[in-house]
Amino acid sequence: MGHRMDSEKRLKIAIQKSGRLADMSLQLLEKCGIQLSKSRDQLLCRSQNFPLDVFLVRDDDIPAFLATDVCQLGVLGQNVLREKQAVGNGKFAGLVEELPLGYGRCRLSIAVPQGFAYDGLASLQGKTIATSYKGLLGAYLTANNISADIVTMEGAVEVAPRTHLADVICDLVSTGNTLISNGLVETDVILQSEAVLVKNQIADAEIAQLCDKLMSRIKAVQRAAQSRYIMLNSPTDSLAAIKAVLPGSQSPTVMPLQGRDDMVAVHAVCEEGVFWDTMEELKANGANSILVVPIEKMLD
Ligand code: PRT
Ligand code: ZN
Repeated sequence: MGHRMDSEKRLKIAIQKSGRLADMSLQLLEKCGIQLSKSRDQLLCRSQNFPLDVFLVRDDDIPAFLATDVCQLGVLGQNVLREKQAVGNGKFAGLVEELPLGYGRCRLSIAVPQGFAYDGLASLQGKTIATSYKGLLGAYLTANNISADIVTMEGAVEVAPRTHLADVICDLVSTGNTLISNGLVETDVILQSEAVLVKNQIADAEIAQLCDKLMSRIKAVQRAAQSRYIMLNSPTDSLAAIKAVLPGSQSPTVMPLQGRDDMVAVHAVCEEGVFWDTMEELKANGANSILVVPIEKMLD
């Protein structure tokens, strides 16, 4: 009995099925209160408590899912999106980076073998460069008036110089360990990248509304993650000094303490990290009983 929801419109999001972004992307949805059936080997997960379908796919396929409107939202590295846009003949021009997500950080860099006489980009003139990012690399070289031969490789780019497939490489770097263990030296950063929420040109008003709702939840999760609730007792005299030390807080709540007229309780939301330095400074200003607690959710 009751209400049939069959015709209800559903927002569709594509995230990486497995790999470096997969766990964090799923966790992000969970933190937004979205419950998903646990069948992770399927292509499609339907949420029971939010009109959202989650497509679990390879990151490289996400731009096409968005461009064809199979999904309206996607989570992927900026490196992948920008590369597709660089080689896509306008096919991916309507995809917009809506929100940086703070994970999956890396950079796309040029690296040369140790002993390569590198003296600025001009040293790459006429050389052969191996990469999986011919669009971004090509645009970078063109912008810098360098002509070089680009050899496209799908993986194991870092071995190209050793096997004489190329003189230098252009690849993603995070810790730099892969470069070091292959005797390569990073010379130029082409792009700084992190995971982003990407949106297509949503035409349907109802879907657009669902998208806004999900985005405001994601923003709230991000704010809560970096915010702390701080409670302390302050001498009434040094209240101004204490307030000045509280990092990124708006107006704190000040309450009387039973049976004390020289001390008050101060509660505040701090939208920046609260570090030991800050706590010690509060104490130096006469604060005591300082408590810092995480915030699970916030919405104003
Ligand atoms: O199967 P699917 O196609 O979905 O996955 P994938 O194998 O293409 O991608 P995956 O899971 O490896 O990476 C997904 C995304 O994570 C990338 O598109 C980047 O946005 C981001 N990311 C962050 C990275 C790295 N850090 C990274 N270090 N992607 C790849 N690497 C590789 C890099 O290519 C190199 O081989 O790690 C090596 C370098 O790492 P360091 O730490 O030694 O410098
Ligand atoms: Zn991939």
